[in-house]
Amino acid sequence: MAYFPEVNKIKYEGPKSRNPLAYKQYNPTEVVAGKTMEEHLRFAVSYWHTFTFQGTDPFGLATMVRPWNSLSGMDLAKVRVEAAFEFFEKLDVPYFCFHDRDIAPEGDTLRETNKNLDVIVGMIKERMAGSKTKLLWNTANMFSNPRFAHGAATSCNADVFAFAAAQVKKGLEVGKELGSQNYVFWGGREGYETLLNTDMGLELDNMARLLTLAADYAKEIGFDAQFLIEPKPKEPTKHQYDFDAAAAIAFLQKYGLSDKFKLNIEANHATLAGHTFEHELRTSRINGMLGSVDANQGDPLLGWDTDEFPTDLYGTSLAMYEVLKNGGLHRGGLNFDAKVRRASMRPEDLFYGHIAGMDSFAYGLKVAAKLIEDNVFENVLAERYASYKTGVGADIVSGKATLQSLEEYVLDKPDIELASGGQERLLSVLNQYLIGN
Ligand code: XUL
Ligand code: CO
Repeated sequence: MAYFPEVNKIKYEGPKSRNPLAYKQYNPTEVVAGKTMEEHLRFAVSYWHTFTFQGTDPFGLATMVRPWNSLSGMDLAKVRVEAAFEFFEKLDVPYFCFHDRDIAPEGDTLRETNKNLDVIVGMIKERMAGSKTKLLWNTANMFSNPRFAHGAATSCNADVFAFAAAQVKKGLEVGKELGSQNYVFWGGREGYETLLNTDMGLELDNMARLLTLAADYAKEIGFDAQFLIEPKPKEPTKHQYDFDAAAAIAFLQKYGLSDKFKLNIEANHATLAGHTFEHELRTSRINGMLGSVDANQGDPLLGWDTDEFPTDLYGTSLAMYEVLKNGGLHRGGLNFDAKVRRASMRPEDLFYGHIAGMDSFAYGLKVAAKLIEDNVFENVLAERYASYKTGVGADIVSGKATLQSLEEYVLDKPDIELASGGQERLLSVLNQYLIGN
């Protein structure tokens, strides 16, 4: 049975096509900067926004028109797997991602929940065997259930820590079973609402304890996925410990976890932290910590996580610039942690959202590759920082300079002449690349 009978396989038709159900920029086999687009972009569909999300918001009920709306429990979970693989095939995406609770319902006990999970994981494994779509990452949902109201690893209640640990253990086993490339930790409730009742030191130590236990267990069972932390500053908690890339890196370094983990950078989380997407990617990249990307965008007028499909070509171009400078995403990918708007309730909208996102990142890839091929920013940097190549600058960089030698150098020096930063000129140049010449 087809769950999306109104949509055929999405094909590349080129920029002149007016067919809304075709790729205009994403041509999976086209080679850009030495690799195919499919290899560069490594797109993933997120299970939660695409198959689980029903259109609820804090003010209203479900709106989504879905072929599985009349089902519930395990029947619903099974149909979603069938629909998911039809969707992956029609979009021709290489990866997908899920939380444990997206794919199977909870039972009364963890034992029952795990049983449900095993049934669906078995089904997914079967479907994966006949499909090109692989698992980019899985994760544990340790934020929806009321037991996580005070946090998971950072809960004040040790039983909750134990529950979270058991859930992660199962998640790692599931990841191994399905050959997941990565395993993600997004600390949905790992933060606080008020410091008045919070032992921040203990909570941070406990968060690191769970991550350490997870890394040890993955090694023990031979699950060699890349572990990823996904920073986010707030929502649902007022303050989340993995606030941004810099905070997450400092945390991992403090607890000796930086060689086991990298970061999964999400565009909308960057803007919530008061950063640009490219700032978070750059911070991760220069620290050797860029692992994967949750590709979406926020609304500049709204201060929350709207998880929209990415269509801002400036954003995708500057993001792909960081990805290319990183030598690619390696085991990571571009996961659409993005949902259609609540009023975009027709099943076709799921395709339009993904097509828009994939075309936008494909365009960004082409722009970024051309910028790098022409050494646009590399030349700017070489000129701007040229003073560190010779003389006193070279002495500073090599460590030869001392405070005395630097003082001697400037004591009788007349005014220093500065060059322009040239930002406006650079923005014009960037525009030229974005519009194609
Ligand atoms: C929440 C978010 C999550 C993570 C996975 O803002 O981004 O969906 O990507 O738990
Ligand atoms: Co995310």
